[in-house]
Amino acid sequence: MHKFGTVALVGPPNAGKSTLMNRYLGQKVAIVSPRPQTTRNRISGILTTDDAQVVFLDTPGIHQLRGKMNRFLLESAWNALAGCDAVVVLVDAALYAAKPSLLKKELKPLAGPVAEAGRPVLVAVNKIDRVKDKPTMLPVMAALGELWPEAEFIPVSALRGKGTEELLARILDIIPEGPPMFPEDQISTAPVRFMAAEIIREKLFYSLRQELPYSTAVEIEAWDETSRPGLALVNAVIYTAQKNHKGMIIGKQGANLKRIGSEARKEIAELLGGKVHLELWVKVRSGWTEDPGFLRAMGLGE
Ligand SMILES: Nc1nc2c(ncn2[C@@H]2O[C@H](COP(=O)(O)OP(=O)(O)OP(=O)(O)O)[C@@H](O)[C@H]2O)c(=O)[nH]1
Ligand SMILES: [Mg+2]
Repeated sequence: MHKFGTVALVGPPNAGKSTLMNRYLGQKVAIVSPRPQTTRNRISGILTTDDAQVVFLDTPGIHQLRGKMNRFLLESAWNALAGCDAVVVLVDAALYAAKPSLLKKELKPLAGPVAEAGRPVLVAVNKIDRVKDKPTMLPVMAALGELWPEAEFIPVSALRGKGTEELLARILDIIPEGPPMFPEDQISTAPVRFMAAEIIREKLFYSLRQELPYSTAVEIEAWDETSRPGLALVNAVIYTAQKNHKGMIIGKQGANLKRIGSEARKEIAELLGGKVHLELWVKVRSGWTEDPGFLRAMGLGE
């Protein structure tokens, strides 16, 4: 018997959705950062075992912020619920154990749409490694039970790999029988160019302070693997919505951009399994987060 199924990973920003998917795949397919709203697209991750294939759909965190880009992000998260075989809701248990009032505020907007999807729901109660005082979990579990009375609750640490095998076993129980849909060595449906742009965006998240990463987008302008055998020539543009951010991204004497470039280059080279020459440019494009055409060109929205 062979199983095949699609599993949507949904939850508030920063809950650990991308971390969990990467753990199952054993490599970084979705970028991760300590800051909320890192993921902007629905990203597939394909796990192939001897007798099953699971397509995970990592999604942007569900939040209540306004603006066109945020609306596009939400759309792409909600659309993952349509047609999936199971929903895994990820929640940051450590956050809610410390700040119980946040739980309903963050999770209420999710409860309705997740229930309406009519799929089996597994709630991954994540970041348990950070809960020191275990009794603080009791009200968290009670509140989660009220939000999803039909769901199963599995405490996990996506970061440390605790409980994640148990969660996977439940996923494999739930998904239907079916043949694999992807070759066994395929890890995502995302093109490598997209993954390279994401790697650059991840480095921006780590190197820029405050709100800066939220108004940046990355586009691969040129990708040439044929002119120089064994060397991929990649040109990428970092767009920023504000003029005064350009200098901050570039840094003193270009130091910041240089560091972003060198970190990203190493990782893109790993992804391709070969050498990479990466050139980064910074361009100001004011108002891009409100420009539907540009958002779509960046692969955001449906
Ligand atoms: N301590 C701890 N940290 C975790 C765990 N899982 C994820 N994190 C951290 O939480 C942060 C957010 O993780 P992500 O995987 O980017 O979260 P996300 O849900 O994909 O976030 P968005 O893409 O913004 O919606 C990162 O710093 C992770 O290292 C966990 O089990 N324990
Ligand atoms: Mg993410």
